[in-house]
Amino acid sequence: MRRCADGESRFFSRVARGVVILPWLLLLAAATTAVAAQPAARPNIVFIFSDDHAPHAIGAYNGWLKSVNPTPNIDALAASGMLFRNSFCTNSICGPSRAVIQTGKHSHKNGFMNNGNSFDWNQQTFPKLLQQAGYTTALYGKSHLQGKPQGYDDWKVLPGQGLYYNPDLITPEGRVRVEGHCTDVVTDLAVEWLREGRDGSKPFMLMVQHKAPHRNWMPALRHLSLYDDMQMPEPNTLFDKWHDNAPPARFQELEIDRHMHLNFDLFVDLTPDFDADAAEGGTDRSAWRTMQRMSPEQLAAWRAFYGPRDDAFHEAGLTADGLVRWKYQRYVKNYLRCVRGVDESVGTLIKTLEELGLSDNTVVIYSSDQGFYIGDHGWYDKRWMYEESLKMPLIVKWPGVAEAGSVNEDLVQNLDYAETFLEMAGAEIPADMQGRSLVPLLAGDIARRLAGEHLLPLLRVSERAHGAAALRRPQRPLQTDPLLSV
Ligand SMILES: [Ca+2]
Repeated sequence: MRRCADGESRFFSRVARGVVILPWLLLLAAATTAVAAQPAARPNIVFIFSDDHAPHAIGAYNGWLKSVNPTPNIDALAASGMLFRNSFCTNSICGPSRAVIQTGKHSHKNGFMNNGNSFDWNQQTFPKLLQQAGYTTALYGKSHLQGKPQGYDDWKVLPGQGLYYNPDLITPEGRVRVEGHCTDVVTDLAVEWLREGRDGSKPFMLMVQHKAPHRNWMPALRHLSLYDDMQMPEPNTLFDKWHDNAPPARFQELEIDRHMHLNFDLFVDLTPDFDADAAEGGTDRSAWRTMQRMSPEQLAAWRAFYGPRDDAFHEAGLTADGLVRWKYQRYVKNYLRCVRGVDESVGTLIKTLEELGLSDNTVVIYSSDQGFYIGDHGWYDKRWMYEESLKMPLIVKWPGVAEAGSVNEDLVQNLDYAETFLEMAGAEIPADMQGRSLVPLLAGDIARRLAGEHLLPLLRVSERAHGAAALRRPQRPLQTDPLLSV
C-alpha cells in the first residue's frame, strides 16, 4: 500500500506541475480533474508490440488502407483510449527500436545500434526497475536483442527473427519447439501466464511481442483467403519516380518492382525443396526456411491456396506496371493477413483481461517497432528515412486516465516508453534515461507539450541486410553523428 500511495502522489505532482502558473481557481479545478483521473491502484501494464506494422495499416489512423477494415480490434482499443498520431522511432530497425524501449536511451547510449549487435542485458532496463518496484513481469515472443532476457519473472523468446510456423522458442529451461502459427503461439503463452502463471499478489507488466507482420509475410492458414476476392487500394505513390525526393531515394534497394523476390517474398512456386541456388545472393530466405518447418498438412493447405493463383499468374504473362501491380496485391494482402492475426491477438488479450476482472486497472498499449512502406514510393521495408517507416503506431487504453477516443498530436518517441511505464507504476525515473514520460499527455495535461524537446539523432547505418541496402556506401564503417555525444 505504501508503494501505491507513493505512486499516486508522484502522479499527482506531475499532473499538477504543468498548471502551477495558473490562477488558484484554475489550479483547484485542475486538481479536481486530476483526482477524477486518479487510478485506483498501481495499474497492470500489457504491452502488445508487433513488428513492422505501419500506422497506415491500422483503421484508426485513417490511412489509405482503412477501407478494407484491417484492424477491428485495434480500432476498438483506440476508441477506448488515446491514439498518438505522431509517435516515431529513434532508429528504424527491429533490434535497436526494442533496445531503446528497454532502456529509455538512444542507441548510442544503450549500445545496440544495429541488428547483429548483442544487447548488454546487465545494464539498467525498465522491467528490472519495475521488478524492484514490486511488479511481476513477463516477456513472450520476439526479443531480437540476443542473449537471455533479464528483468522478467518469466520469458520465452524467439531466436532472432523466429519462424512463422512451428517456431522454436528460447526459454529459461532451454529451447523448445511449439506447433502452430507464431502469432497464435505467442498469444497463447501470454494468456496462459495471465490466467495461471503470474503472481496474483503483485501488479504485472506483460510484453507480448509478435513477429508478424515482419517479412516474409506468412499468414496463418485461416487467414489465407482473407481479401482474396478483392482488389486492394494502391498508394498514390506506387509508381513514384522520386523526382521530389532527395537523390538517395533513387538508389535504394527497396522496390517492389526491382527488388521484391517473386519466390522468396511472394511464395510463387516456393516449396521446401525449391532450388535456392537459382535465386540471387542476399535474398531473404525466411519464408523458405519456414516452409521447411511446416507440417505436411500445413504445406498441403498452403500450396492448395497459392498453387492455382501461381498458375494464373504464369498464364497472365505480366510485365512492367502490370507485374508491379500484381506483386503489390500479393504483398499487401499477405501483409494485412499477418496483421489480422495480430489484431485477433489484441482481441484475445482484451477479452482475457475482461474475463479475469482486470480490465479496469490494466493499461493496454498497442505499438510496433517502426512503420513500413506498404507500396508507398513503390517500396517495401523500412530502411529509408521517411515518415512511413519512422512512424510507430501508439495506442494506449488507460481506464480512468486516458480519455476514450482521444487523439494526441504531440511528437513522442519509443524513447519515452520506459519512462512512461515507470511513472505509471509509481517508480522513480532514473536521471540517465533520455525520454519523457507520456503520463501527463495521457492524463490530458495540455500544458506540457513535448514537441521540440527531443533530438532526432542521425544514426547512419551502413549495413546491407535482407537484400535491402541501408546506405549507398556499404563499405563505410558505422558512425554516429557528433551531436550524439550529449
Ligand atoms: Ca521491425
